[in-house]
Amino acid sequence: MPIQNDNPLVRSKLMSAEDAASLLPRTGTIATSGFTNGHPKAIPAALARRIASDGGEGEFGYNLYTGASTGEELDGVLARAKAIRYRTPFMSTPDLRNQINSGEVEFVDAHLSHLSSYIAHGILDPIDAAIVEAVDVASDGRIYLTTSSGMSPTFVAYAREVFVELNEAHPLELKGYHDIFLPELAPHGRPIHITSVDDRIGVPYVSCDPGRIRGIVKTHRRDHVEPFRKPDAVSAAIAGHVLEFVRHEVAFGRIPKNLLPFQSGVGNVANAVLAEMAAADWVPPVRMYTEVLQDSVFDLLDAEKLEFASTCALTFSPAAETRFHESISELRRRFVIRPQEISNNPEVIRRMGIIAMNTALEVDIYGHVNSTHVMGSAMMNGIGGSGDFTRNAYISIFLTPSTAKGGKISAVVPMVSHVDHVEHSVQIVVTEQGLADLRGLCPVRRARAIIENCAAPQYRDLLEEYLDHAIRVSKGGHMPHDLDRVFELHRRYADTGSMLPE
Ligand code: 0RQ
Repeated sequence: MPIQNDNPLVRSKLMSAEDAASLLPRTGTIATSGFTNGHPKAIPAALARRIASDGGEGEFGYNLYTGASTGEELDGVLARAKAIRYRTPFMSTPDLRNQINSGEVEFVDAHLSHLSSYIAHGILDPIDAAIVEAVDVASDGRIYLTTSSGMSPTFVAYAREVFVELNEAHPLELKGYHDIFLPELAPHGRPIHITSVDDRIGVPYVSCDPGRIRGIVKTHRRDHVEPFRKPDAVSAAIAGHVLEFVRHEVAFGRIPKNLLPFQSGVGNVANAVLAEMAAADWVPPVRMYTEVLQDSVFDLLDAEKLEFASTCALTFSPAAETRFHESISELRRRFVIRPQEISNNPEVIRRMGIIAMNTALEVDIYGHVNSTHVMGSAMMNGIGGSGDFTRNAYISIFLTPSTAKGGKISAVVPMVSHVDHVEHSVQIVVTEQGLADLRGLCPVRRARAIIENCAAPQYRDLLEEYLDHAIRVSKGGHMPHDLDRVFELHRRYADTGSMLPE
């Protein structure tokens, strides 16, 4: 292993993770790197050990801000140490999720593109310490991030002090992947000069006054990313419908032959769509303007179908990461990693005419989408960037299997139990059953299209019956509902464990 990062700044600030953890306040605000990966791992673990040995429950407590979700090594260990009091903007680890849903942790589920202005304008508590994972730190304070950019540039800019975890598990060749540029704050914003996914407008590092770097900790630890499931029949069918739709739009001249940049959310279904794209003969090399690149980007590369991908994070399973490392120098010409202020920027997303694909937990017959709250109240992960893309895309597509929990839950319901994305933003709904194109349709026609094309067969009659009934009894005929019955599927699930009648 080559000696990385050996310069006077690193030598003067080098300390153990324990020493760094001991310098953190017992309460306050910590902001870290991380956007599905790239979060610090050594200092949080040392902090959890410090809490276990030194404090006892209740004496430590933090607001924790990150770019998006992190892993067990950060959210997991600090949740288990009962050290998180307030968390924003996105998370996906089970222990923290349980603490949020039991009311122990305050969680603010926010559009990822909004958060940096909340910090800059002092809407959120100021940051006591930023902890960022880096592959290198130059002696003048330039910090080269690892596999995600997230909100690290903003956190470094606003934190009282900065800790850096130099993770030597990442090759130094990651230097050059990032394009760090922060837009000016309103009302002084100027146009962001990205007109093509591969435009670079910034620098490959985060600048930091060396005097504000309090400590540097060396680690050698890979992110833990679960391998993706091979696409199953359901996700393959969903992907097939998406591709058929895109092909149809090309035939009608509404999407150019070389397609438009794609955004793809996280998870197995989103991963499957890209894998199907790679396998489809007619699909030309594609461009991506997205926030997370997952393993399926290698399917596109193998099929010579990736022109360029702009992202906020590279989130690869161990096998895909090994492949990435093998071709890391060559792939620098194909990937750029941007801060989420840019990857999720509404102005850029709208200008580029993106095809956005995100996942829903449930969709209602009129096209509202719930991506976050199970049965209306239990937080799953958060909206992440799905709203940033959905609201501003050229075409917004929502994907979901038509049922969950072995068919006991219908993903198509009369009214969603929580609304993340409204009828005005949701244009296409896809399940393994088929695709509903909602554009230009009035609510009742939307309902017919969603029930007919997307609902699972065993739920279709129930939903049709509800709609016909609602049309008869509703006070207003524009978006008919019977408020007494609107949640009857959810209620039946709560009462009997299935949305289907016994
Ligand atoms: O639970 O594993 O316990 O059975 O929800 O569902 O089908 O495995 O789907 O992993 O793709 O996640 C929306 C959560 C989907 C995710 C969501 C249960 C189901 C299962 C997961 P089990 P699947 P995925 C990019 C953009 C919002 C944020 C986003 C997500 C579990 O995609 O968090 O897209 N999206 N951001 O059984 C009750 C229903 C259900 C249900 C599914 N209707 N009711 N449970 N499940 N439907 C990311 C970033 O911004 C960083």
